[in-house]
Amino acid sequence: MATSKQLQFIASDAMALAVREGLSATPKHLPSWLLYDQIGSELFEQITELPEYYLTRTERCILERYAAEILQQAGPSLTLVELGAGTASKTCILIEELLQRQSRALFYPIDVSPSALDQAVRQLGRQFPSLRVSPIVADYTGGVPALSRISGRKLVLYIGSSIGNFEPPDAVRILRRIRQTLWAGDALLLGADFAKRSKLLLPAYNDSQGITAAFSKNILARLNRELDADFNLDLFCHIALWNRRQSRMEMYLESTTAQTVFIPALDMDLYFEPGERIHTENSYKYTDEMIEVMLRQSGFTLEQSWCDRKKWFGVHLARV
Ligand code: AVJ
Repeated sequence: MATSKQLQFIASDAMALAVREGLSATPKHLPSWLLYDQIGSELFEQITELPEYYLTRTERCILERYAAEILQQAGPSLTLVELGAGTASKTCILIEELLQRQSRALFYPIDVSPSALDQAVRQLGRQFPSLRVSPIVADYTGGVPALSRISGRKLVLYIGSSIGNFEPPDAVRILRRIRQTLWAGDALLLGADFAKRSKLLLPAYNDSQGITAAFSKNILARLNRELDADFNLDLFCHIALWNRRQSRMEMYLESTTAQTVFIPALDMDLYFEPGERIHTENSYKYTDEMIEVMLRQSGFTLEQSWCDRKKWFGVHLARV
């Protein structure tokens, strides 16, 4: 039988592999999913409340204003599914509206974090007694086969512009896998951030209180905690750049000095030049055309879009 130490090693295998590959590459990079451990998820929650981070606020306004229209367009007697539900804090708006139309409803939140799902189940159960919540612990990027066994018309929520973390070919792959578990008539509601002036984008990803910088640096703190690495967080700074050609925000951690770092769990010595960067995250920003193409390439048909008055954020309904 495996000891708990061995189990811990097995559990962090994906992490060890990703870190070894990313930090031995030139240029250095780390996958953005590493940002979301318990501490990272809490920091992201704080980001969503920052004055500079317009995304969450704007999407919530759109959902509040158009919930009835969105559900009307999606069709009658719906079962809700949410990809990367987390604590499902914006989903309440749609659930509330749904329960005005139908007396009972099913909700399947999907997330890799059992603790986030637990919180969602408790909160939603209290708030909506007629809602049946069936959490699914899964990494939705590989598709979720269980979805095909859900009967009735489904509306799959993929909100928050989480899709923006993926390179366009990966985004299409993920949406296709989801599409494969749906039936004719099912729908997808995709929330995505629009491309806009860098004057608005840059502060959203480099706020004045330094919360985004702390969120970014948590990836190194996590390597210190889980791989016993000796990153000195004071010798790295958070950088956010707008890449207009690729229509994405890019996040980096930049070494302020020449330094070496040791990662015992990987028996890995790392050298950093002064100014050398680790690429930690992309956040794609879309035009209407990019959304339409991405959905079409994934086997969906875009039916209707809703946005705020300034067109900062969009919510798009697509049909199988
Ligand atoms: C969770 C991917 C939507 O890209 O805006 C926020 C992550 N990173 N600030 C985004 C994030 C830095 C966020 N998403």
